[in-house]
Amino acid sequence: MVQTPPSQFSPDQYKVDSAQEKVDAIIETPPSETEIALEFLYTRDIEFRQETIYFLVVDRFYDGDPDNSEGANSELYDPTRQDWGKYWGGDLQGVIDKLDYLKNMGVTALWLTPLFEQVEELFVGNAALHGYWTKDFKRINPRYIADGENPSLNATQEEKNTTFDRLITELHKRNMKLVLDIVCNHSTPDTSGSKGELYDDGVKIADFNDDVNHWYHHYGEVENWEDDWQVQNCELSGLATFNENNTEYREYIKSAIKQWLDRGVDALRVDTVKHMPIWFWQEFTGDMSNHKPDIFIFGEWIYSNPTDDRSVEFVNHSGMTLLDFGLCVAIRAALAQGSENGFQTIQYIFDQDHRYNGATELVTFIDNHDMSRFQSLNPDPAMLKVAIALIMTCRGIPCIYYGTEQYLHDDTDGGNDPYNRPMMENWDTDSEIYRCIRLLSGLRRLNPAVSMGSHWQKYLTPDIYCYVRRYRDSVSFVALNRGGEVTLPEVETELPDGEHTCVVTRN
Ligand SMILES: [Ca+2]
Ligand SMILES: [Ca+2]
Repeated sequence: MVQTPPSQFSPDQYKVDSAQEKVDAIIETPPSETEIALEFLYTRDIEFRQETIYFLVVDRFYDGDPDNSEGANSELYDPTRQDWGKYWGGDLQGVIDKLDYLKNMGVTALWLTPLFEQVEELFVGNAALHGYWTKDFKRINPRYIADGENPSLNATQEEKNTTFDRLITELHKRNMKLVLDIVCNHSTPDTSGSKGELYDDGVKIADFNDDVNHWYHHYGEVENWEDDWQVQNCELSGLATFNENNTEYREYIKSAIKQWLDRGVDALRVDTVKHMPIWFWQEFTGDMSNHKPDIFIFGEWIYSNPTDDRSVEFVNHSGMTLLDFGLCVAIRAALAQGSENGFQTIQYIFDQDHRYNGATELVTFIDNHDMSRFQSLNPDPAMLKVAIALIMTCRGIPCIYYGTEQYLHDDTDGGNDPYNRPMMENWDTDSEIYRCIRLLSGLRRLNPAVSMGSHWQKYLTPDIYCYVRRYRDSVSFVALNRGGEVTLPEVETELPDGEHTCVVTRN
């Protein structure tokens, strides 16, 4: 008999004695003393599946260096933080300043929005604060580093004394990893006639409007999204789209990314993978893996789904895994939008895990910078906690969107872009979600069943979901409830006989 209180969840887990004691130590150690308690969880050489990723928009996280905020063009910066299309001042020093806050939450890998030098002009009222309008892949966005610092990776390669290098050093000192967000599909939109002006460490090498060396495709905007040829070759929102058949382009983009890997980047998140042919990605991932054998790579295939043959083929044959949009949509339907089928919608996704060669490598999430935040759909903190507990304990590598732990959301226009990117305001290390992530991140490292195990449904109704994860001799049992108080019939937990205490609820 298992009883679950309203809107609560009770993951239970079993591990041999020493690990159980470590879990108890994490739970019972107050936040002020967690440095010691967490230390043993951070070893450098772990499977990437054991990570807990945190994704942040650099400009909206923390302004650690007010001197760089105006930038080269002060028109792009709004110090009052009222204009959502402009920079608000966040930078890499701000990330460094908050690393202890993140580590103490159990974050082990940090995914930052792209750091490349961007177009320094407004396009339809928007600055490139998201980082997806790159003009030079071999330079860092000067807005993120100290005023006057050299943005060239070439020029600073020997000394390695930039703010970026300090970020890498501080991350690795804490045994945390850096995920670099990259774009290979496109460069920039048309700002003052400069569409697709591209630079190689400050030297102009391509121009969409004078494309003598065929660096770009010139087929206009995607009009029919069902047409695969258009999706791969045409433009998205007027962004100059690279011609991957050009070997000079391929050499440029690969040499640029390798420079970043040489500075200590640990993993790559790749934008818009659906918009380039799989042969390009196979060459790219092969080359990156040769250059850095332990590199972990995951891509964004918008609304990838296990029922979509092409996104499944991509996961199995491209050399990288994907962000799990199918699961994200199901979780939002079940837990934020109150869908009638509830947890059955989620189980439907897990039922198709066999289609992937490695479902435990998929990167799981409940919201991101391109969709409304979970709490803009449903402000109930109890539902957020269930959703977080799910992605922290089900198969896949969880990725937390910045501010989730502080219940950050702005519901203007339904919380859609750009209102899903508010400035971080609170840094409360006692918030319930913060503590929950910390606890379950520890569990992911202690119990391989949680990070790498198979997933077995044990009890399922629209409101209740119980599952077991198993990896060799390790087991975890999770029970989630999105409804009211309920008494369950006997559920097989696969735990050894005896008393067990829930890691989260302590019941
Ligand atoms: Ca700043
Ligand atoms: Ca393309």
